[in-house]
Order: sequence, then structure tokens, then C-alpha cells
Amino acid sequence: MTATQDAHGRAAAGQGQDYDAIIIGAGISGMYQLLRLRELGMKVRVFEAGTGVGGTWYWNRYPGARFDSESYSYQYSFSKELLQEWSWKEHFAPQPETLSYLNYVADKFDLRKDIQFRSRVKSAHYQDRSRTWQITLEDGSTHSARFLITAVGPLSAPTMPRLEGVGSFKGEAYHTGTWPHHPVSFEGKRVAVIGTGATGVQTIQEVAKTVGHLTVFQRTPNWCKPLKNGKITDEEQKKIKSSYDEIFKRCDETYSCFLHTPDPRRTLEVTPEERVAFLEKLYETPGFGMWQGNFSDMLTDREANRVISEFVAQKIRQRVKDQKVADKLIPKNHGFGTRRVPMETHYYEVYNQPNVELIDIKETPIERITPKGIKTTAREFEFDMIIYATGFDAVTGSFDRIDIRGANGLSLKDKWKGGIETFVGVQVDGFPNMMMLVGPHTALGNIPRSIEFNVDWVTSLLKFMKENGLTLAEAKREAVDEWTDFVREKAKGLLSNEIDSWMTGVNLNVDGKSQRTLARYSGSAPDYRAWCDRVARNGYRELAMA
Ligand code: NA7
Repeated sequence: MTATQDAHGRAAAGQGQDYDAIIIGAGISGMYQLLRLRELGMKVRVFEAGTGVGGTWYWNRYPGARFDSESYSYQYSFSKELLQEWSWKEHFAPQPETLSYLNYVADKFDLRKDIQFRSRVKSAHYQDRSRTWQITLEDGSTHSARFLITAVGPLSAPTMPRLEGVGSFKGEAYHTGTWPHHPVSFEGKRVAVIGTGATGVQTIQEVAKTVGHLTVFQRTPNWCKPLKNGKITDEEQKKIKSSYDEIFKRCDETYSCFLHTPDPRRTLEVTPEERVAFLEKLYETPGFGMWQGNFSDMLTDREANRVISEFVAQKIRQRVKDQKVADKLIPKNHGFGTRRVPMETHYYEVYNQPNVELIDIKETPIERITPKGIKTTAREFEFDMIIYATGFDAVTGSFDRIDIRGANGLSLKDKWKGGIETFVGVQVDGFPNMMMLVGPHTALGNIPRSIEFNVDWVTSLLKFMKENGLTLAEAKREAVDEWTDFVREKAKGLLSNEIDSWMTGVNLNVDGKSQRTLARYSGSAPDYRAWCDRVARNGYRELAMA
């Protein structure tokens, strides 16, 4: 405890700079950034709204939550010791296992002593004169630091549906992204799930195992693909632990840092027999293979995408007994892979259960939530529980919920009103000394891989500043323009940018998010890293420094 801190580790206001860096969020990125800045000898404080570490894996405790990426590719890679110590039990780890892993990491590296839990950041204001950030928590305490590092996650601001009567329901109601810590039973209950994205699909297939009666309210069906999860055998474990170098090297080379990479062939250049054999193989391949490892033109050529989509539609028709229901589950407004592909385990078979009903709310829209349940234009339903799997105010939502003001009091929300603009997703002009981890317009994909790169890059920048006695770093306007142009260029020709989803910045439950925008960088991770590496190699000329 320092002279400026109270017994809870809180710094008193108005006594100069309390920390070298303040990190918002103790998820995968915040935890790793804390560790790296400690190595630089910096005094760091992490403010975390939750009561524990883990971020996404702390909050998203909904039934069935799990990795859709291979566990061994979706973890920290920075410590060889950690890699050998931790043994994943399943190829695609369930949320409790991941949260245990992140707690294990926090213990191993003694991270908690610099993390202040139950501390939601309300505002962050840059102070021109002192070149510091003044952070105010919801409890009113203020804290200052030279650097503000946001580790708030791209999918961490849950959104409830914009429906009348949401607060009036008398039964149990949960949003998947803020799932309670106590056990929730579905046994014998009448349960509604609203939303059929990656989260809704995982929830539905789990709830269906024990529920009394389940009603799924679907607005837009998504193309789902079998996960094909399994336990990791002892033999597989040995193999995994001896091949980490190759696993991470492969992730470094692929477009989105996953283990899967597209087949160089074009969909229509092979014979129909070869094509079907390849698609059958992909359908049986665990994880994202069918999405990330398909024919090279799947997401750019309409006819190729149509043919692949028809293959998956056929699978849905085969798996769902009632063909009217199957038809409702087949997407009509977008092709396979153009939105996030939910991974499923017996999801489609759920609709063969006599106690499960699918309501297409494009046909019969929800009019309101009632004290007893849900009223559509066709019927009034009664439920014991409503589960909202309605997603997040993605990418910018977690920033918008904090009053962030840069030089001259400019608010970040206003700055991005006309569209997101960043420098490599890490900095914003007008916001000196603010660094974003997995911020807007950075490479996403296999997120822990992108996080480690982001954190290492920010750490090198801060090291450079320290060694050169610099106290200010701010992206130059032209560097922001150049990066934003590149992001725009990379978005061209991709079918996924022609459909509404969180990836194109659309969330109808949020004001100002009804039109598609340039919400994410859709180029390759290797291109992204090459750009960032070049900037570092050339001494950060794209940043104004003093
Ligand atoms: P998503 O993918 O944004 O899905 C949200 C779902 O909720 C989606 O099916 C929406 O339908 C539906 N939704 C949202 N609002 C409403 C209203 N008002 N009425 C009915 N249905 C609604 O969020 P997830 O949590 O599943 O996944 C987000 C990411 O987290 C995912 O990509 C993973 O990478 C992890 P819509 O499609 O908008 O018609």
C-alpha cells in the first residue's frame, strides 16, 4: 500500500499520478497486460466490475457455454511452463473449465494483488496539463495514471431486446451474458429462449436436456455446424503438449489465427463428387473447419457460397423430422459462413423433441413481454422462465458505457459517431496515452492469439517510451486515415459484409445501430501483424510523441 492508497488499495484523489497504468477489465487481455507491464517495473492497477477474473468467461455462465475453438489453440501461449502444467479435459472446453484455467493463471502469476474487483469504471478523462488519465469509478473514487489501457472486450455489453414489458415478467428472467452465479434448474419448467445466435444455440441444446417445455423465439436462423467435441485422451494430451510450438506457429500463419485455413481450390473447379466428399469431410471435422477451412472462394463468390449453403441446408432437412420446422431453421437471407457460424451438438435434433416448439417471430412478431410470458401477434404464451440470448452491443458498446473523454474534452462516443476510426485498433487521435486491447478495427478471429499480439505490441511501445523518457503518445491523424482506408479496402468483396450482424455493426436494440457500418477489420491477422510490426520497427513514426 502506498501513501496515496487507502486500505482497499484505492488511491486518494488529487494527489498526483497514482499509477503508471490503469487497465479496465480483468479478462484475458487485462490479465496478460498486467503481467507484461509488471515486467517493465510499472505500477499498475486493474479495475474490474466483476468479483473475479475471466471477463467473457466470468460473465457468460449460461448453460452450455463453451469454446468453439480447440482449447489448446485458445489459451495463453506466453508461458511454456503454464502450457505444460495445464491439461485441457475436452477438445472444446466448457465455460467452468476455462474459468478455472483463468483463475489458475491469476494464482500462478499472483495477479489479484493488483486487481480491484467490484469496481466499474464510470468515466475516464484525459488531463492535458499532466498528460494523465483521471478515472472515476461508480463508487465515486478517482484514480490517475499516465496510461489508460482498455481491456473491455468486443462482446461484453449485453443488450436486452427492445420490447415492451420486459420488466413486467413475474417469472425468472436471465440474459445469457449476465447469468447468475447460483445454479438454475429447468426441470419441469416452461422456458422461453429469445435469440438463436452462437449463444442461443448453445443454451437451447443444453436447456432442452432437462426442460419441461421449451419455446424458442427465432428471428433469424443461423447456419450451424456440428462441433464434434470429445474428451482429450491421455495419448492426445501427450501429443498436444509436445506440439505447442507447431500449434501456435500454425495459428500465426492462418487468416484468423485458427488452426483451420481455407483450401486453395475454388468450389466449382472440382467435380461435384469431389466437392461433396470434401464438404462431408468438413461437416464431420471438429470445430470451425467447415467455416474457416472451406474452399477459398466460399465467402467471395456468390455461386460457390450458394452451393455450400445448399449442402448444409440438406443436412438440416435430414436431421429435422418435420420439414416445415426444418425450413424455418434454414437461413434464407444469408449464405453459410457470412455470419458467425454457431457450433452445435444435437441442436437440430432438439426440434424433434415433443416438448420443444419453434416460433418464427418474423411470421408472428413478439408484441410484448407480459407478466406471465410472451405475447406474439398470434398467441399468448405463459412461461416460468425467459432466457434472453439477445447478444451484445458489440465492438463499441463497452466503450460507450464509459464516459471517455480525450484532449479538449472530446468524447469517444462523439468521435465515433460518424464511424469508427482507429490506428491499428489500438489508438485514437485526440486520445493520447489511451491504448485499446482488441479494440475496434483490430484483428479478432482466435481472440487470445490476437490479444497476445496486441498486448506485446503495447508493451513494446510503453517500453520504448520509458527508455526514451517520453510521456505522451498519440496516433497522428494521417496514420488513422491510412489504417481506416486499409480496413475499408479489406472489407470489399466479402459476402459477410453484406448482411446485418454484430460483425457489421448492426444491433436493432441499440440506438444508432440499425445501419451496417465498418465495425471490424476483416483482413488477415498476418497482414495486421505485419502493419503493426512495421510501425514498431520504424520507431513509431505514426504516433506523435513527446
Ligand atoms: P448474436 O450473435 O448477436 O445473436 C443475438 C440473437 O438474438 C440473434 O438471433 C438475434 O436475432 C436475436 N435478437 C436480438 N434482439 C432480438 C429481439 N429484439 N427480438 C428477437 N430476437 C432478437 O449474439 P450471441 O450472444 O449469440 O453471440 C455473440 C458473439 O459472442 C458470437 O458471435 C460469439 O463469437 C460470442 P437477429 O439475428 O438479430 O435477427
